[in-house]
Amino acid sequence: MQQEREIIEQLLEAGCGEFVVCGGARNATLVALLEAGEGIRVWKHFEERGAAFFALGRVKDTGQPCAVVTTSGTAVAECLPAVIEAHYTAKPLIVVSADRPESFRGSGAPQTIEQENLFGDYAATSLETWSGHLPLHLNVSLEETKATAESWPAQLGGFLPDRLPFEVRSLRDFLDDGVFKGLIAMVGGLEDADREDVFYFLKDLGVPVIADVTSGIREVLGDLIIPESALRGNLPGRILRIGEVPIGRLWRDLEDASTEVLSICRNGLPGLARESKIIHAEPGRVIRGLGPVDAVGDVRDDFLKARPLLGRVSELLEACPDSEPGLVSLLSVYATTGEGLFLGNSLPIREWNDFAQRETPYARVMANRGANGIDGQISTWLGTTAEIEDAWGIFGDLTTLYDLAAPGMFSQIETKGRILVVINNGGGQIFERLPRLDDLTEVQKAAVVQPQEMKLQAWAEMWDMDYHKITRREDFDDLEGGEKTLLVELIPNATQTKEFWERL
Ligand SMILES: Cc1ncc(C[n+]2csc(CCOP(=O)(O)OP(=O)(O)O)c2C)c(N)n1
Repeated sequence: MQQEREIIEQLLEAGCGEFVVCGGARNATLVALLEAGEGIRVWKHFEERGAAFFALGRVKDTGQPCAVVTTSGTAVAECLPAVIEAHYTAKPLIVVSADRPESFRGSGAPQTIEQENLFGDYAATSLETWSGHLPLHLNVSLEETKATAESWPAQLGGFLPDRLPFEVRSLRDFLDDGVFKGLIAMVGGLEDADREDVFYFLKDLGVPVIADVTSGIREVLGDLIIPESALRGNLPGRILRIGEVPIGRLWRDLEDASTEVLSICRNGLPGLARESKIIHAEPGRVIRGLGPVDAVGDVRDDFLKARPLLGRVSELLEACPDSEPGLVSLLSVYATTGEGLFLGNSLPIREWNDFAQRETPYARVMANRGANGIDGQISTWLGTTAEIEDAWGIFGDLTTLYDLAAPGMFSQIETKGRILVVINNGGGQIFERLPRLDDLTEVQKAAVVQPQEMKLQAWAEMWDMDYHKITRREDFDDLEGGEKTLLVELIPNATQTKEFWERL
């Protein structure tokens, strides 16, 4: 008991006041003590993979650490995907795993696995030397003594991550000496804290911008925005990337291009396997440090031919209204009424990026783009929006199948106005359009696409969600959230979707 209390107090002191507990025999005292701690925020989950992603969502929402508490054995290993995601997005996700006493290690005794350092390079293992910018794994060997816990007052300390280095010179050098020629900015996902600084900087600079929806500023940059298709075969000399790795194809194409790239990002990773420059810092802080910048002038004319491309997309969206891009485009208008928007990986985030409305910004737009996994998406969304009404989340069908237990959290979170949209296009449709797979036989391709036939309405019933099906534009008319989560199954018209892509 003493040992369990100590570890909780150390975490509280380090600023971790939220815990997602997955109960078991070995961690029962830990769980009970957390429940008994006055002022500790405790979430309960029965499934560790979802719990870890939910905890990651809490970190994303609050900017503070959140710990998932597991029992021993494979329960700990279930946290690996979320830890990896947290690693690549530099988030303070903590895993506290109860382990059997040291003498059991290597014995093969029940529920005994090698838990020490299970997450390898993805997590720090000492609270004393933890930077606060990465996940932390604390593995505690515990005896199975009788579990008891009495109410106790918890003292929460402040979360004080190490400061990232401050670096402005590389950015100034990159922008100086007439290098504006051919400069484009690419903005990936941004934290709330960075958005305003990045917005004003880009407005002042006046260069063309490719901004992801997860930047939160795509809808307010007006004429500066160009579609990335404008750069196909017309790559600029320099790209300034700000924030997370951009979503679109263009970033991958840069791998083989001679374009000079400077990235300013919080995880300190270049996002390209070839040579490029990097500033490992909070983008907003670097930009504030740079001070005022001069507008670049008319370089943008090079890219003005890009604007008709946007017009052409609008025409096609009108011509194929019930195609997947058509329905996503209309959905994007409805989602502006929400208080939060979470975009699942694969096509939802890509199609949103390319075809969503560009006039009204979204509140608190988020995604998991660290490792691009399709797992744990709904759980992360529930974590990021646990306390807000009118939260919207958009997910693919296979992505949804990964996280069917996520709604187990509904009873602990806000569900009023919550809209869970599943784009049910029959499997991993992203693979249908991969040119690399064109020569596969139907059977071979199906093994990649994995079409599934499932009745989502039954899933809605299972977790007491309201249900609404959309197969055409008109079905949006009576789309309205209520007290319970509303599951919206959006089934695009496959013929129109095919036509859309063929004509684009
Ligand atoms: C955990 C994980 N497994 C596999 C993949 C590879 N993958 C990327 S997209 C995708 C298909 C996603 O299908 P769905 O959720 O239906 O979305 P759609 O492609 O139809 O938009 C898969 C399997 C991944 N990114 N993450």
